[in-house]
Amino acid sequence: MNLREKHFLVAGTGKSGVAAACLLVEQQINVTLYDGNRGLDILGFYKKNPQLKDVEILLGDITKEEMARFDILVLSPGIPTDIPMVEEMKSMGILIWGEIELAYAFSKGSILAITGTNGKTTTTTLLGEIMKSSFSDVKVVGNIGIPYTSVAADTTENTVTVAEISSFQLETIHDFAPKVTAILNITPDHLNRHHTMENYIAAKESITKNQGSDDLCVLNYEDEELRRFGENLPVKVFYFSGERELENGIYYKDGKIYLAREGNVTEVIPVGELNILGKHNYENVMAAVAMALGYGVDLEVIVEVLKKFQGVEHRIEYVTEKRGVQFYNDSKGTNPDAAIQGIRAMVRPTFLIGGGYDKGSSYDEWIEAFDGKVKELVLIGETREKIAKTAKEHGFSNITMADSLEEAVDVCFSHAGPGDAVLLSPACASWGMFTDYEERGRIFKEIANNIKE
Ligand code: UMA
Repeated sequence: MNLREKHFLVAGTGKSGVAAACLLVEQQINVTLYDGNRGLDILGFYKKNPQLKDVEILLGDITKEEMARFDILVLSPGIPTDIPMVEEMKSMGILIWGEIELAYAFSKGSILAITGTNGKTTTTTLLGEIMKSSFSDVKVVGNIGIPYTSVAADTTENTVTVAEISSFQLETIHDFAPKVTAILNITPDHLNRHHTMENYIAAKESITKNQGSDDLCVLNYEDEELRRFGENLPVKVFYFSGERELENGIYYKDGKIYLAREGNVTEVIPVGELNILGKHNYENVMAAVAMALGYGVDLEVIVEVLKKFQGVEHRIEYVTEKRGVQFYNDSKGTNPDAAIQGIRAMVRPTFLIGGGYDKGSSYDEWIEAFDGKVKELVLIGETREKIAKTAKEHGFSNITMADSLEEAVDVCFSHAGPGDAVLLSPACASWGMFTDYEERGRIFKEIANNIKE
């Protein structure tokens, strides 16, 4: 297909849409932007993105005649694939691509791609560090916050691209073919978007759909769905396990990570030498190690990087201590499963701040994970009533409602004493109160750091 002759409509004027449109402009390909938000400040947008000043922007509902002008619709990940405009364009024979597919069409070199409900960002960051220690041209992109399209045109045959890919992004791939993939885990998330767990699982598993028999897929042996999925995959499969010894795989046992290959067992690292806490993080480490080994990096080089790796911002991140109360930012705990890991990692009695945007999650398991460790639950956002109801059903009633994150921190700090912890781990997305989990985490850190003792 000669992309230069196509007319693209890029939907979404956030990070992804801007990067996709810039790539097309740089390639001198015909592009129009679209946003569902009728109130978008177009002049402000052009001021902020001067490189797109000549790109036409369509807003709100567009007619069939307008749709017919385009050959390819590029969707930002936040735009559902089943909204009427997308359905209509699909029925007109217009190709529906995601921003990842567009980037792939322009990229060279090898791709290592990571998906899963939780742990993607930590694994991607760590794998990126490992790759940088062995290769001179490494790009770390994707859901992590750096659109793949922003680097795709700079890649060469020698580039190694490490990509964090969300289920939203996987819904719109076609030819995207990573050499090495990992699916870390699959637990319920984003069900308001994918509607059923089956759809969500299918989106995640599609990361392997264009891999060949020489390519590698790393899977979590302790996730029953993924274990089964690996048994029938026509690619090389390598499992990791946080629970048991594997004959062929990488696993955690008695405080150490081991590698078993072709009958040989090698100690990789005692977890005491890592700077990141919790079994879930050992799983992320195992996945990154397996991917790097599969791509040919030496174990000694990998281990040196593991010893230096400091973890990721907003993921169970220590912030400060005020009057003996420690503050932890786990703003990346955007679903109950991720937030359970946040609570598990706490070693102090905890004042927990939760709540936010409703993604259709159930909060039962999260509340059960409180396990006597959570002293008080302070709730914010549109999910607060739903969470409070679930908590009470589980016999947890020390709940306070707050109207802002600032008020929530205030409540926690005034009730907490020396030796306690305040943890922001909302189990919900940030939308509605913040632009994204990063802004939520940054504001939390600012509030905590500015507390007068
Ligand atoms: N929009 C429409 N119609 C809609 C919905 C949205 O026109 O029906 C428009 C909005 O008005 C807005 C734009 O789309 O102008 C926003 O697009 P977007 O939501 O895709 O946001 P981006 O800023 O482009 O960021 C996206 C990812 N966002 C989502 O998947 C929701 C970012 O992941 C990603 O880092 C970025 O691309 C770079 O590739 C964030 C995320 O929350 C971190 N991801 C989810 C998660 O991790 O759980 C999947």
